[in-house]
Amino acid sequence: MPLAFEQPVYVSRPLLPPFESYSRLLEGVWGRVRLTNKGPLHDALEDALRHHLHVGHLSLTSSGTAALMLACRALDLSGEVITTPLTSQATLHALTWCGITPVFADIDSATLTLDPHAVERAITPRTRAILGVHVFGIPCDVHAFAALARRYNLRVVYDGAHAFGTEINGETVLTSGDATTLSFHATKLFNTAEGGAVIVQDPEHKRRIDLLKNLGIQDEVTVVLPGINARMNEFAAALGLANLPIVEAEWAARAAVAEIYRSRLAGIEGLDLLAFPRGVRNSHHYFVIRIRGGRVSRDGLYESLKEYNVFARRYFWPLCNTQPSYRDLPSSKPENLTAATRAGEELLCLPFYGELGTGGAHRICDVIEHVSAGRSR
Ligand code: T4K
Repeated sequence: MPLAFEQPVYVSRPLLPPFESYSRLLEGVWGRVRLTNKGPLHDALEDALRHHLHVGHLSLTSSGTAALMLACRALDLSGEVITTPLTSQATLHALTWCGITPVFADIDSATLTLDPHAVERAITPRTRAILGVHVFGIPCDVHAFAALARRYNLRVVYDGAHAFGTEINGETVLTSGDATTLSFHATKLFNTAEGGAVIVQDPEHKRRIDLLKNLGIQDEVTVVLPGINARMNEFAAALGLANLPIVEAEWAARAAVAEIYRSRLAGIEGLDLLAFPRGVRNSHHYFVIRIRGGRVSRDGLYESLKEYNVFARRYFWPLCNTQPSYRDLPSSKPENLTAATRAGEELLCLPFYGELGTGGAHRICDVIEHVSAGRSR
């Protein structure tokens, strides 16, 4: 069998439910003629997700980016917030849109999440919060950040865009800190095409987020907060309700793909697998490899895979601190962010979704073995 795939294989492929289960929900939308503004499917999905994720207060939003902005507003954050450069631009832009100055701190090179020691060194009298990212579903050191928050009187927000289903010792990571945001973008394990959510501990924060995402409207004649429109509509909520019953099966299918990748790629020289900390349940959003010191460079492998119709991604390179919007910040200097800079140059996300199947995973491993051995097509 030739090694190249006949059709392009992308880094992700959105989970879609059987069409009938979605169309059944749409019949209700047509019947009610209620398309958005806290419709019944919106409320049903909020309830279903609260139960599924074992969290107390959850508010749906129109995207993960909007969820981050709402979390910052609900907690009244201002001044400086310390965060990681190894993340989506969305994490940084949310801060900027809220008038907050991002301050970069380095990551731990093993977990790829913010290093608590680097965070402590970055704290100034203007620091109001830590914004950790459970990047690739690897949980931040939530205990260390809770301790820093107590010592320096800070808020802690987590960008959990990749952490739907991440657990530590059987407990969800989503209830750590003051707020955790989720993304339900098409490329995420659980998707509503576009969407997201904020999970908070304090019911007053949930009340504020519900107001803020609806333009601050309390009733027909009263607007109590300067909100935005970040509501989830009924079509997105319907997709979420249809996808939720099949998300565990998707997770299991991805776990099987991950098992093939792990067993086949472990022995390849210069290629490392990410080690999840003990007791952590992997959310299986991404399958990430790290390429260093072998015969083929990260960028070499990325380019070679394309020749076989395999489109891996170099998330999150170039790092946020190198982009025009942020590179002039004092904390953006690469010498301040050595572990993140190295990771940014070495990480590669392989195609990862249930439909790839173990057969697809084996074929991709065949290609990687072939390319890593220095052979050409
Ligand atoms: N925080 C973190 C840590 C995040 O990673 C993100 C988003 C956010 C916050 C913000 O959440 P949102 O506001 O987006 O809800 C993608 C996503 O657009 C973005 O949501 C995600 N992170 C980021 C890591 O990845 P791109 O530019 O890489 O996506 P794109 O369009 O290249 O898609 C990747 C592949 O997926 C395509 O090659 C093909 C496949 N695909 C994609 C879409 C959209 C499909 O097969 N069908 C589709 O509909 O950003």
